[in-house]
Order: sequence, then C-alpha cells, then structure tokens
Amino acid sequence: MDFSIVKKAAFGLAVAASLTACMSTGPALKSSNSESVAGVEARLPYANYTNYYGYVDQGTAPQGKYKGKDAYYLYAWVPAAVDEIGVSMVSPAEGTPSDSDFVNELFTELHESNPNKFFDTYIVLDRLDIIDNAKIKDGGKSLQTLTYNDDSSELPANPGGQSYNSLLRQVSDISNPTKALVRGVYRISFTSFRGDVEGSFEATVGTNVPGVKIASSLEELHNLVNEG
Ligand SMILES: [Ca+2]
Repeated sequence: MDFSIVKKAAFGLAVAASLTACMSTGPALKSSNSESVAGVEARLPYANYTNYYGYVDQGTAPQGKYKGKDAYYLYAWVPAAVDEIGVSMVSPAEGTPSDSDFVNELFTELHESNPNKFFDTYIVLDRLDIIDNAKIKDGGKSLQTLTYNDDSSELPANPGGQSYNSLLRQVSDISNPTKALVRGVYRISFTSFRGDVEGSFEATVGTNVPGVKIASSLEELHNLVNEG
C-alpha cells in the first residue's frame, strides 16, 4: 500500500473541510443589504433570527383561505420598529431545533417518523392591526398585505431537487404609514399552489431587533410575549 497517497487524500479532505467551514455564512435567509467580498457581491445576514418548526398533518384544520387554497398561519411579534423584515420557509425542515427555537407540538410528534414528508411552500406577509402586546389575544385584522413569495433559488432545493421553497423581504418605508414596519403582530400565511400542504417546515424571520416571537395562534403568541 502506498501511504503517501493515503496521506495526500487525507490532507485534501482536511483542506476541503476547512474551506467549507470558511464558506459557511449562516442562515440561507439574508437581508437586502450586501457588501463586496473579494469582488463578489454578497448579501449580509440579519442581526437577529427567529426559527419556528412546524408540521401540517392531513387532519390539521386550515385557518383560512388564500386565493381559494387552504391557508395556515404563523403569527410573529416584532417588539420594536424594524428597518426590514425577511421571512423564509423551507419544507421539509432540515435543521434540528435549538433551545431558542419555537417548536409546534405536531412537529415533535410527527417529524421524526416522517422526515421526508414535504410540500411546495408559498408565503404571504401581512401586517395586522395589533400593536399593544397586552391585547394580542383579542385578535385583529390585516391592515395590509406587504409581500409574498412562491419559489426562491436562494434557499436549499427540496428533496426532488426543485427550488420551490419561499423567501421574502420587506423594507420599511417610514414616509408611508401602510408600509412602515412598526412594532406589532405580523401574519405569515402559508399554502401551496402545487399539491396539498402536508409535512414538516422550518420558518425563519430575520430582523435587526432581538425578541421576535412566533406562534401558530394569537392566544399562544400572547402567552409567549406576556409571560415568557
Ligand atoms: Ca413554492
């Protein structure tokens, strides 16, 4: 056996591993701000990220309709005015929840036994008329649909190799009251325009403020914001 070749191979692997480590740039969801690195324009990450791991089962009741399709909701509490909000949704969930992530009960129950169950995501961001943290559970209505996205090539492809996962960004416009990203509750509606919504997902919200919380109901969000 020629040990020099084995050594070379091992050295090559070590170099490849360290290059990969250097190239790792955190979450796939990046902000609209970019900087030039070695002549290549690269998007900068958000200062803060909040993750939510969920699962939609066949028996999960839809919470509304979007363009005739069954829609499900996530609610995000943003504790201060932000200059920009970014949202991504990837299905199936690929990461493992950490202690600071929000995890739906159904995800804990079903993801492990159905790790490859996924759907083609489509997300819509609305601003709700709830700005008082003590009144989140009282509900509210959408003031404005801010933006939406179906497919983004910035995110990892699905297991079928298709870039069908979703990513959106909304920049605050403080001169326009309906487009100023004030403190309050934002709703992320999700659905699918290719097949049904069934399987696991990981939703991520990026902003420049800490303390964003995500829940699947306003009651749950109220408790997270006011008791935790
Ligand atoms: Ca999609």
